[in-house]
Amino acid sequence: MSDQDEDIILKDLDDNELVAQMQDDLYDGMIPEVTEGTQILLDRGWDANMVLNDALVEGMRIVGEDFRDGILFVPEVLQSANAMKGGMGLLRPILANSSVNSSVGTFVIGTVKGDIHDIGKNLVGMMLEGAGFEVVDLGINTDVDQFLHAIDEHDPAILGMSALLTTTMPYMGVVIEELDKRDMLKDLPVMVGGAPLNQEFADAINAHTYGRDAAMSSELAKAIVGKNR
Ligand code: B1M
Repeated sequence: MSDQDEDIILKDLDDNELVAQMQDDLYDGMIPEVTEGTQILLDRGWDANMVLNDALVEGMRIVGEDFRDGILFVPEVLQSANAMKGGMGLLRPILANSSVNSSVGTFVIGTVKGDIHDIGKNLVGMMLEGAGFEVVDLGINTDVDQFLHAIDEHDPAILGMSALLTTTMPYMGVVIEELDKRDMLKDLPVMVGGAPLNQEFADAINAHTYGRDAAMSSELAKAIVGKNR
């Protein structure tokens, strides 16, 4: 099927059919189609958060299930991740510009050492920008020295860490311990998040806050900054 044909078909679908098709296209790692579907929904007046959650995040959830069950493998999942990023590229300016305030504070964020998952972290960063934070994104595979260096350089209001693997989430505790040793924790709230985490884990490693998802995390971040003012 040519791009042109796919183009016409996507535009002809009703909203429910289009969302289902976008989830299929995300599964198949079809970057232009997912990007185009995102644009069509936005053009039809869909809220950016709805596009994100109903089409992209839900599509990635399905990918995750088949990855877990050995039906999809790393190269395919990587393609799906890239397709998701295509859609997110269109949503980013909308989500990041939804705030009326200028900077409410700096939020340093990174995916911890040993972990290269960055889609969730990027989403959290976008929502924080939308909430008025200046976001310093340290990227993936971030070790304790990189976090410390960034804190020194940017004097953030909040430090955020993301982990998607059960094997990398304990590293968040390593970073927090190091901050504690340097007596930095009392002035620097730490937010942790990522699919395998929960409140119990966050409490166990002495994190200030657990962010369950991107929307909740930006609400929590605003509340923390409000309280510390
Ligand atoms: Co990976 N992977 N992966 N993977 N991958 C998972 C996490 C896994 C659950 C899949 C599965 O088995 N079902 C599994 C982990 C199992 C475990 O730890 N028990 C897994 C595995 C095993 C692996 C490898 C080890 C596979 C291998 O090589 N054999 C490998 C590890 C590489 C490494 O990191 N060292 C690997 C590699 C990859 C890809 C590179 C192929 C790709 C990542 C691409 C990328 O990120 N650029 C990938 C992907 C895409 C996934 C799944 C399918 C999707 C993750 C995702 O993007 N979700 C994932 C399965 C799943 O989670 N369902 C899986 C969508 C995203 C929006 O959600 O990231 O949860 P999430 O973020 C949410 C919240 O968690 C929260 O807000 C976000 C938005 O609402 N949040 C925060 C996240 N960070 C936050 C920080 C906060 C606050 C909230 O405050 C600071």
